[in-house]
Amino acid sequence: MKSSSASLALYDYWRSSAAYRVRIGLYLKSLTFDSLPIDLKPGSDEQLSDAYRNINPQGRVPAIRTGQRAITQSLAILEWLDETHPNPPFLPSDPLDRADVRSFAQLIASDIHPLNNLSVLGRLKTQFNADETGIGDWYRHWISEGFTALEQMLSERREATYAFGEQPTLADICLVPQMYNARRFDTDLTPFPRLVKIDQRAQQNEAFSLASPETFKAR
Ligand SMILES: N[C@@H](CCC(=O)N[C@@H](CS)C(=O)NCC(=O)O)C(=O)O
Repeated sequence: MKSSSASLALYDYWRSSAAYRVRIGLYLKSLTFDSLPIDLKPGSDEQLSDAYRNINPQGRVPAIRTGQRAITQSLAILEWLDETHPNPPFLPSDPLDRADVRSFAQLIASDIHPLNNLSVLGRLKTQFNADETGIGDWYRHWISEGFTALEQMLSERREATYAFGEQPTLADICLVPQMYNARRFDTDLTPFPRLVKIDQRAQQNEAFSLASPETFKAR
């Protein structure tokens, strides 16, 4: 595992959507950071090494080293970033709007993403003999179910550049990586035109494009 001299070091994997969220957050806040790759590829499994478990006992990415200590869980990291670097804010000022943004973000981070995580997909194979077709169906099922709810949540709101207005929030930070995952697994996105438009508009923002797996991998 590489070491870092920067005050912020992200334990990262180019294709991890949870790490992708944090990269977007760091770029939105214009913070410099070192990326310390943890190879999640089956067979490599660096996330499960003793050295990495000393940083994140759960054996998952991301984690961020802050100079004092490491923080785990993408949403906890993003909240910490927002508290320590308030501009631009990741949440709107109105408490009800803040609750809506959190609700949208948590639907992705707590309800869609964990069901499609690498270790869950691996368990489907080893415990239930799921094949690639079954795994793909499983993956798309949870995305489509969650996206249906997100699309409906947004359809009740006035259309804007981002999910919740003219500035990116935690909602967009979680949505864009989840859209990447959806495309990677060939999910039909035609029922979700609003989500597709938000994703397209967010890609115009450099913080989102710099953080994208393909850009990041090529650096
Ligand atoms: N809830 C965690 C999820 C972290 C997570 O599941 N990360 C995935 C990559 S996106 C991972 O490290 N998977 C490795 C594994 O399952 O062994 C967060 O938001 O940070």
